[in-house]
This record gives sequence, C-alpha cells and structure tokens, in this order.
Amino acid sequence: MRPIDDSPIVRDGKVLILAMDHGLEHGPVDFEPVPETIDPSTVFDVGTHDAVTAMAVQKGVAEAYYPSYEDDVNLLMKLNGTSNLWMGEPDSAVNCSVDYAVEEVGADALGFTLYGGSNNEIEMAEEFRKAQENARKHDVPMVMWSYPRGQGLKNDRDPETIAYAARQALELGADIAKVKYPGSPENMEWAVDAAGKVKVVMSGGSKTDDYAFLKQVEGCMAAGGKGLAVGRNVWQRENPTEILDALEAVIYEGASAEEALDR
Ligand code: FBP
Repeated sequence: MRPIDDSPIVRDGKVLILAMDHGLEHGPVDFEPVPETIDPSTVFDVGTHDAVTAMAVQKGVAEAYYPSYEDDVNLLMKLNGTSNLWMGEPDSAVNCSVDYAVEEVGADALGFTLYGGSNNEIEMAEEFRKAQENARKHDVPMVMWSYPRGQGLKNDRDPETIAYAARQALELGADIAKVKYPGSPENMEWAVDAAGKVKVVMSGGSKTDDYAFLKQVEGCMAAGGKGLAVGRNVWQRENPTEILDALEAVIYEGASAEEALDR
C-alpha cells in the first residue's frame, strides 16, 4: 500500500464511501424501498453530502451521470462486478480498465472485489494484480471489496475469515480493505490488526434501524477502523441526510451512536 491520506477520497484519515453498484449486483429490487432511487441522480444527490468522500459506481453509471456531479462528488470506479442472475462459484467480470476509469472518466479511486475462498480466487487475484499495478502508475488508491465466499466457506462472517479477508487486502496491495462487520469491536480489531497499514472500512449490509447501524459503525471506529462503505443503509432511508449527519458525527468526530442520534 501507499499512504493515501492526501487523496480526495480521504477526510481526516477516514473515508465514507457511498456505494451504488447494487443495480448490477442485486438488481433494481434494491431500489424499491425508496422508488426514486432507481434514478441514479437521486443517489448522486445524496453523495454530495460533506460526509461522503467518494461514490462507488460501475462504469456505465459513471459515464452517464458523473459528468453532472464531478465538481461535488469524488468518483470511485468499481472495476469489476456482476449480476446475480447466474449461479455458480462467486466470480466477478472486469468491466472497466484502470486507464479508462482514470483517463476517460476521471476516477479518483478504484474498487475491485475479491471473493477469497471461491474456486475463482486465483483468476480474480491475477486480475487484481494487473489493476493494482496500473493503479500505482496513475497514483490512485485501490479499494478491495474483500468478501470471502464460495463453497469452501461455511460462515463468511466468522471473525477469522474477516481477519483473513483484511489480511488478503494487505498482502495483495490494496490501500483500503472493505470487509463485512464481524459482529463485535473485538473481532473487528483482529481484522484491523491483520490489515496492518491498510485502512479497514466496514461494509454497510442490508438496512437495519438507525441505532443498530450506528452502533456497528461506532464499534468499527473503536476497533481502529477508518470508516464505512455503505449503500442500502443510507439510500434505502427516506431521509438519507439525517443518517449521513449521524455518520459524520460517529466517523469524523468520534461521537457514540447515542450522541449522534441526540444531535
Ligand atoms: P451495502 O452497504 O448496501 O451492503 O453495499 C455495499 C456493497 O459492497 C455494495 O458495493 C455491493 O453492491 C453490495 O454490498 C454487495 O453485497 P453482497 O455481495 O453481500 O450481496
């Protein structure tokens, strides 16, 4: 990894990535709770909140919508991704090159999913290697969605598995490791320790209530995590600004979940 604190996607050493690649990964069903979010502009508007340091989207969405937001939003281009319309061992197609993302679309950072433990891990790691080395040439941070899954894994939230996922990000040269929250600050601390100098951020997950969600983020920060990469827990809320205000307090100001909700 390289120091990335001077990157536009980092604020005071922390990050809050707003992810909106769900239309590909899960399908339009994820937009049903707040139907207007099917229009990517609605979520880009949310991404202009000061708490958000970057928005993670796929190439097509970036090409079509980012030009209208480039003054207000930092772009994290997700390089690989796939639909859930097919079945089989986890895998992800490389949909965008590093050169195209940075030179043609103006990406400030790059994102790549690695399904450690999948029978396709070797191929994905080799694809990551090419992208990571090219990212270095362009001096843009590389975020790894480090999501162990596949037929060999019984529990992809097991603390040991999450610590391994965080370590994989360090070993393979990511700058930020995005991992699922392993259930407690103690377990998260193991992942943070395993990742060494790599910043570890928690993945948002499916929508929960405000307190439960903020408590997890508080736990992540207490464990030495550096923030959050979140989608549904922000834009599936009727008032995403409120939760982003609270996240801003927890992530950048060290507030507890209770304090953030009382403001
Ligand atoms: P959420 O906060 O909505 O979970 O989004 C984070 C994310 O990593 C997205 O980038 C991605 O589309 C989604 O989760 C994938 O979730 P999963 O593979 O666990 O279904």
